[in-house]
Amino acid sequence: MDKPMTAHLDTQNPQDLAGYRDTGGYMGFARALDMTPAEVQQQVKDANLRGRGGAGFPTGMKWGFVPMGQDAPKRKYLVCNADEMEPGTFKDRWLMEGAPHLLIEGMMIAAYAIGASRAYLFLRGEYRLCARRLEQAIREAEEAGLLGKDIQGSGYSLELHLHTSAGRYICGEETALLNALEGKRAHPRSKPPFPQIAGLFGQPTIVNNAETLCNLPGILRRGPAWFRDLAADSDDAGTKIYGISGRVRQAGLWELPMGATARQILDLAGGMQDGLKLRGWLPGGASTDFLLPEHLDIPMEYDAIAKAGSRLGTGGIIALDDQHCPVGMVLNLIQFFAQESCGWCTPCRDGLPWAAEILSRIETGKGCQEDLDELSKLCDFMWMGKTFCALAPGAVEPMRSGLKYFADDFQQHIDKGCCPYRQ
Ligand code: L3W
Repeated sequence: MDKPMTAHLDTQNPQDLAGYRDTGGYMGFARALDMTPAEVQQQVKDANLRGRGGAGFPTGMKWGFVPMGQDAPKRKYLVCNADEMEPGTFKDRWLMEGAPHLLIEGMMIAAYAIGASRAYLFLRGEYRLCARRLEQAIREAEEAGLLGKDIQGSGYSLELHLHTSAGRYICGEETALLNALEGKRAHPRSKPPFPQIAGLFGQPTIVNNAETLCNLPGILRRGPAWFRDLAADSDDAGTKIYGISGRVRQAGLWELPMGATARQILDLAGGMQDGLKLRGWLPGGASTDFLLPEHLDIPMEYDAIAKAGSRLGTGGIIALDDQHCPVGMVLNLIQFFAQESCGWCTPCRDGLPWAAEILSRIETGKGCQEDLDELSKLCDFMWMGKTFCALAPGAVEPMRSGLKYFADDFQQHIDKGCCPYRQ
């Protein structure tokens, strides 16, 4: 099976420029330079590439919102969102540590397609090894004339800057990220206007996730039909870096065709650890709804997972086993989100700590029946449309589905006055 992203990946000795070129690297960008930006956009639309950061928005369509032509603003920006902080998600780190040139080439293709002459790579601050390897790859590309002025005599110029984040989960929200890049406090902005129209420094800006961008070299080099065929049995296209963590035998990451099932991924991880059974799973990071073992054979693709009641999210599965308290797990996630709330809107700023307090009461056996009603009300209080961005609604997802699927566990904590898993 073709693995267009991990074919370039070596986490011990990542390919240098020559090694990357030997395996077809920068051929996608060369093809892009032979096309007009509109043609490159069409290739990506035809490939049916969807954003791999969590939302699955069609990449070519997003690019299509950027004003092009003579009347368009002269300054446009491409920003790579590599601020990977979603719990259970470590796919972008793997790609950047192991295949830095792949991401650089993807950014070059995207920047060319939208007519941007400056690109920023916004990297999670803790990813220091990624930063070193990316810096080196950028330097190599500059020295080879792949970045800079009048690239390969094409008339197209591009500067690419690495920016390491000071470290907040909210910086992964695209408009908060743009504020952070501008040196402001990382509060999300209201949308619309979307960044495609008014983004960094008020100019048209595309923000794409690192894995999304890593798909572009293959699409340009081998064509949209090839990309779609990589996932021939799926409604989606291409491959995906899927992962799994929790008490499985071997947590890890694998590049598989879009639409692989969670059972396949769990099998690749060697199944659950000895003596443990799978109780539930979050399909793509912490801000997705729980699914159950009965959902293991559903394709891990956007619409199929949505139909099952969750979201594909980042594709990083978090497994819950039968000897781990689901109330404790939900509490742990809500505490994370409460800490990471930027505090800009009331439902998120007040709702998340409130939910954490109630969950903590229940988990330690001090909860009462009314606490369950209160948690349900809080799920509604923090839902879409009532908050400024997706942080709180995302946090609600494991809580509301945890309350639904593990209702008996919540009830037992209240009835027994203690955590049944600690008896
Ligand atoms: C123009 C419209 N553009 C949407 C664009 C928008 C953005 C993209 C997705 O949150 C989720 C969140 C996390 N006209 C548009 C439009 N766009 N409508 O499409 O936008 P959106 O609002 O659907 O999502 P988002 O705000 O980007 C992403 C969840 O992903 N998540 C977390 C991921 C974390 C990581 C990480 O750490 N690496 O990826 C996981 O599920 O909770 O719900 O570009 O401009 N009408």
